[in-house]
Amino acid sequence: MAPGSDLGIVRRQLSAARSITVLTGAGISADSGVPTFRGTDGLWKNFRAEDLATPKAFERDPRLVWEWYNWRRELIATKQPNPAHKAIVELERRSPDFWLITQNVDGLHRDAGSQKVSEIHGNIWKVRCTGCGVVENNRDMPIAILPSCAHCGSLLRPHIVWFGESLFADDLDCCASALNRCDVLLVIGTSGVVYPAAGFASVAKEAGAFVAEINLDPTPQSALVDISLQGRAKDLVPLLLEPV
Ligand code: BV8
Ligand code: ZN
Repeated sequence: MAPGSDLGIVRRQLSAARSITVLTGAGISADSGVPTFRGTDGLWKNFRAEDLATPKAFERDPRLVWEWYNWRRELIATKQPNPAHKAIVELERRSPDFWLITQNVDGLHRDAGSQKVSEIHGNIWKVRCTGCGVVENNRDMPIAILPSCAHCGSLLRPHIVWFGESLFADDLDCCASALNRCDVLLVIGTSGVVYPAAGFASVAKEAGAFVAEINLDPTPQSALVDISLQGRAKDLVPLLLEPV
C-alpha cells in the first residue's frame, strides 16, 4: 500500500482514539544527532552499550563507565528535540488520555515538553547514590570522576537501568496500565530487541489496540503490528497530526 494511504489509516485511528500510548527508542533521537545503540554510530572506543551498561562493568571499572557517561552527557547536552519529539507533545495535548513510554535516557522528550512520560531506562541527567540511594539531578559537565554522594560520601552511579537490572516497579505498573487501556499504540524508532520494552507491542495488541510502527527498517515487531511506516521519525510523526 502506498505510504500515503497507510498514513491516512494511522491518522484516522489516532483521531478516533480515546486513549493513545507511544513507545519510543533511540531512533527518535537519531534525528537530533544522538547516536543510536545498534546503528553504525553506536560505538564508543570500540565498546558496545551492552559491555558498559551493566552492574558488573561498573563494579569492575567505575571510572571507565563514568567516562562513557561523561562522553554521552557532553554529546547530548548539545542536542535539541526534533519535530518528532514536538509532535508527540502536541499529541499529548490533544488526547483525552495519553501516555509516553521512552527507552531513551537523553531527556529530549521532557525538553520538548512531554509531561505524561515514563523514562523506563532512567535519565542520563540523574545520579543515584550506591549507599543511601538518594536520586538527584546532576548537570555537571563533566562530572568529577569518581563522584561521591554529598549526603553519605558513597559512590554515585548514573540513575539508569542497566542490562540485567529490573526496571523500576512503578514504571512497569504505569506501562502495563497504558498498554492495556490504549486504543492506539505508536512504536517509534526502536529496534525491538531489548526486553521488557520489546514485548510491549504484543501486550497492547493482545489488549485490542491498533498498533503502528515508525522505523527506518523492518523490526521483529513489524509482522505483529497493524501498520509499519518506513521513514524518518522527524518526517513521519508530524504528518500523523495532520487533519484526516
Ligand atoms: C530486565 C540504559 C529483568 C543504558 C538500556 C541475560 C541476563 C540478564 C538480562 C537479560 C539476559 N538476556 C536478556 C535479558 C534481558 C535484557 C535484554 O533485553 N537484553 C537484550 C540485549 C537481549 N533486558 C534487561 O536486562 C532489562 N531488564 O530484563 O530485568 C531481569 C533482571 C535480571 C535478570 C534478568 C532479567 C533492562 C534493559 C535496559 C537496558 N538499558 N539503556 C544506557 O542507555 O546507558 S537499553 C538501551 O537499548 C537503550 O535504553 C535503548 O533505548 C534500548 C533499546 O534500543 P533502541 O532504543 O531500540 O535503539 P537501537 O539503537 O537498538 O535501535 C534504534 C532503532 O531506531 C533502529 O530500529 C533504527 O532502524 C531506528 N532508527 C534510526 N534512525 C531512525 C530510526 N527510526 C526512525 N527514524 C530515524 N531517524
Ligand atoms: Zn548517599
